[in-house]
Amino acid sequence: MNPVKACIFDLDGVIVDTAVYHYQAWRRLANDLGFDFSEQENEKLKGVGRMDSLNLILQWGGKDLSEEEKMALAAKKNDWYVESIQQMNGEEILEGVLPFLEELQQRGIRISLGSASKNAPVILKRVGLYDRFDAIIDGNHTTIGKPHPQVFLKGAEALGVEPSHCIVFEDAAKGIDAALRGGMYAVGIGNPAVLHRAHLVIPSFVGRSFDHILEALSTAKVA
Ligand code: B16
Ligand code: MG
Repeated sequence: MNPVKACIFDLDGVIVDTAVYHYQAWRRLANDLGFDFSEQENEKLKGVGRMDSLNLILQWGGKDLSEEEKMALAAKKNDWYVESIQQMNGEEILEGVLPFLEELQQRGIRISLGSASKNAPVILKRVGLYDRFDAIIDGNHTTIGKPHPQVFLKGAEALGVEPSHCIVFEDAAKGIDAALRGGMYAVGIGNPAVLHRAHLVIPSFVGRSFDHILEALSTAKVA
């Protein structure tokens, strides 16, 4: 295994669970347009950027709208979403994340965010984690979504670390594919059935030390 010098974290589903706020806001928008969509369908939006998410939802509702109308709808959803995340605080950091970040810091491992969300800086500030990241790469810095590796490659570049010396932590299959395509170690957080292409899948960071992760990845190979 290559020496690991950096860890890159997805935001939603890895550091915090903002999926619930996204779902509420998208559902409100769909309901206004006269349809609804299930929690199962919502799963397909995880890690998917704002406009791509809107296009999927409109497809489920059988709506064909102009670009202008879509821009207005995406802005409306985002206003509702931003309003709901204002109440977030440190209690919403997923269990085990803070000790893991602290351990990385102590060991001199560089830390980046690699998220599709354009609201990532606000969320990190709300939960008090903003200053723990050496680089923050989010939807404001990318032109192409996961499974393209752009967001993670930019994270590695910002940290000055080779992709093959990075571990990516992701909760979405598309994010795992992005990490693998970027030539990085990929650790899935969540369901092994969904994240089976990852080098390793763990349910959460609870009870996981950096050494645990390194040991579990010891035979993994990056492209
Ligand atoms: P925004 P991640 C993703 O975050 C969410 O999982 C996805 O549901 C959302 O549409 C996307 O960010 C864009 O978010 O509308 O705030 O720019 O998992 O990549 O951290
Ligand atoms: Mg995610």
